[in-house]
Amino acid sequence: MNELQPLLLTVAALLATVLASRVIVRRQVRRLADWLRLSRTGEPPPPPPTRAGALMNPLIREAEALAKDLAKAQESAVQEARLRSQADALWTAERLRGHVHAKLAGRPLVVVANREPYRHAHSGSKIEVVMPASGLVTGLEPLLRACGGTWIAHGDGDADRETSDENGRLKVPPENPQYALRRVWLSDEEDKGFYSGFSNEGLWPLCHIAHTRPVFRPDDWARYREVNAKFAEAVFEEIEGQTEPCVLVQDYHFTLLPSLIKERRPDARVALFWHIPWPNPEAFAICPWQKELLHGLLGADLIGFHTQDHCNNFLDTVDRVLESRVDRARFAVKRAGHETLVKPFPISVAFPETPAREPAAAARAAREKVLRAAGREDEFIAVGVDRLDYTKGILERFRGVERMLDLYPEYQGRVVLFQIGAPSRMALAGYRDFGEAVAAEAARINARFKGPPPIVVLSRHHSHDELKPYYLAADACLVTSLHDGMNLVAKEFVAAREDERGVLILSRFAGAARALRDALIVNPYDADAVAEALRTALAMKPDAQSLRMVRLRREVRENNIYRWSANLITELAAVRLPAGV
Ligand code: ADQ
Repeated sequence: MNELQPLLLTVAALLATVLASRVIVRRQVRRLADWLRLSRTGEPPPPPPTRAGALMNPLIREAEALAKDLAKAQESAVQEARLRSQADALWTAERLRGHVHAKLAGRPLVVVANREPYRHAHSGSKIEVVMPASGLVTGLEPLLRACGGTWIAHGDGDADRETSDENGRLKVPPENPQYALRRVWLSDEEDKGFYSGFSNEGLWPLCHIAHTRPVFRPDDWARYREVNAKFAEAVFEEIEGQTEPCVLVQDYHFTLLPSLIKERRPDARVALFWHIPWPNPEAFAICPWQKELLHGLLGADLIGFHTQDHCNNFLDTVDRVLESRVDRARFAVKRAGHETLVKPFPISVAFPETPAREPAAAARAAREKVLRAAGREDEFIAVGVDRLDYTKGILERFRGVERMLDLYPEYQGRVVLFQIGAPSRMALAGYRDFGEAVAAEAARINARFKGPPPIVVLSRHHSHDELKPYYLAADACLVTSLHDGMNLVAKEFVAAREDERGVLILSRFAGAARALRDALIVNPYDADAVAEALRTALAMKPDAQSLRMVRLRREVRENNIYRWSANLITELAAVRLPAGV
């Protein structure tokens, strides 16, 4: 027995080991099976099973790889199904045209905006036509092109009179006329008080929380009222003899127009779209004529903002300032028997539906082109595209670039920011000074670093065709507005990136940040945050860029400018006019 004892003990130990291994292995296999089952059913990926020694490791590694492939396949199947079911729902110019014709049922569409879509100007012995740098023009032109109608605007080009008829009318676009442009003529004094003064020194800073004081002068207010009345006359002429016309008024230049139109033409359906933010009631109360502005606006049947926050601020302001009934469940204001609906319509851009044949090659060519034009050989390209306006956070952007080069000196001499800045509102000293401040800040920063200057400022208007190579060439696009209704540059960048590369750095204070969640969202006042975002963007692997860009592109494609126009027109056409008007 004694001789057998070691043998029995060994056998027992072996059996125990085998049994224990079986239990461990069985448990691991069960966990592995559970994990695979969960991955297969598309649950959120559970943590991989803990390793059970060398025996199971190869199997677990294979299972991990399999689960990852499965997750990817599931994601693309879901994406494909979503795209398939949305293919019908995508808005195109063609679809918008049919939709608007059906909704308006022959009623004319009139758009009123201060900015004209085409300005004629003398250039030597020739007359040139320019499409101004303006988010409003970018947003509205596709609607008029698709649906026809009349755009009423201030004719401020020095060759505008000689290119329109005696009533200020002409057909545009010049190369392929699709709608009517009706120009309104303003004297220098009117332009100064209405546009530069009340609109741009008063209402613009009032509504943008960018810490520039609004200036309200009684004379400017008088001009503002006169010019609103002048535009109302132009509207009456354009809708004369038409029943139930639809009038789409644009922006803060025309707060008084809705009431003026409705008083004389109660059968008109009137909407006003506000392109800039609406501040909180305390900030708005700075304006000495806040009651008159609100009264003017509430003549509209529909008021649109980019975001729900701006709608809420507007309703709060009305509630605080005027005798009225604010219906927060329906987002409506009732006043003296008239109802105004207040809704968000996030504006967008047209999305190219015929993709480039070789988008990656196009991006490479664009890169070579913009670098060659600047005589540079940088490894990384960042771009900023703005009107030269203090709300766009251009100086803050420069400081972010400077900080990045300080924190990560290995990037010095390897990265360039092309800042494309269209001169804007040059009649105002504040804007001229700002243009100079931009140049001076770039020079200060450039002087600090050896080698090619990190910031190149291109201060001139660029056509959309000229802008595109910069969007395409960029590793990062910086949109660092201090406050912005939406910001279309962010969406233009995304729409341009058919190669699904490039990173969008976006201010949290731009309306666009609500929907473009796959951008790197920053506080532009925080130079460290901008620097870190830029570094992250430049170091981001192509796969990670692509993941974000694909999602951004889906968002902009589905919510394009045609959808914006369709929603606005649908709401406007659905307005119920009081019986007997
Ligand atoms: P903007 O303040 O004009 O618009 P944004 O939305 O960024 O701002 O649009 C600017 C437009 O001008 C873009 O289409 C851009 O391509 C163009 N642009 C900028 N710089 C240019 C340059 N150097 N040369 C040529 N074109 C240039 C206002 C509000 C925004 C809102 C829009 C639309 O302030 O918040 O998004 O209206 O509602």
